[in-house]
Amino acid sequence: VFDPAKTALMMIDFQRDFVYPGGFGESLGNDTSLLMRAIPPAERVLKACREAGMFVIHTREGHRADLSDLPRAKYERGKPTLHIGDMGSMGRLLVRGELGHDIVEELYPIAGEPVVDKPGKGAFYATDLDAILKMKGLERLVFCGVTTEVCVQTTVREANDRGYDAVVLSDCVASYFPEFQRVALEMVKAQGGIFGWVSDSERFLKGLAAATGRATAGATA
Ligand code: TIU
Repeated sequence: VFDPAKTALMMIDFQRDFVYPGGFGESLGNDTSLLMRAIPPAERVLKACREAGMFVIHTREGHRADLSDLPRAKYERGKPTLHIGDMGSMGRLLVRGELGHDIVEELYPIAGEPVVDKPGKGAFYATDLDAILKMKGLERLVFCGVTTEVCVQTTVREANDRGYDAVVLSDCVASYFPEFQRVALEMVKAQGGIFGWVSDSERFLKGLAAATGRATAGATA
């Protein structure tokens, strides 16, 4: 039971740097294949939301080419071999404008879908995301993206503190760590949904079809 006109689809950080080999995620020692699994269901959800006329927002984690917005505390993280800003096989890691920083083809933004570039894990910190959501009268956020326990969960927590309802689609989010995937989703919905709740693409698509069916029936009645 939701109103698609007041709901935004949040596509969090589906960047080559996280989901493809040779990017930032792999430089941290991760197996990126676990993340690629979220792409097909997220693609189905994205397509359905576009058809339903829902507002879609994409985010990308990354930094200015001069790294002037990269805190030392973030730069020093990770394996000492490669850092943010170093050259990888898809350009400089997590630097805006580089191939690796951009969103994968399957989920690429289309006209009318804002892309929020963020320097941190959360999409509200140091961005205009809250302003966009308020301007559009959006109150509920549906989350797809990577990674579940880092940028998705951080943004879900930020969203709930700002008064937005948040639902995470379990098969449309992914982690490099299977146990983190499981517990990150449990954390969101524990204690009766302490800062959000969890669904999956199939249930969401059914709900969306029901909601748009109602809206269409209402409009023609
Ligand atoms: N490393 C990891 O799991 N995630 C990130 O660094 N960023 C996002 O989650 N986007």
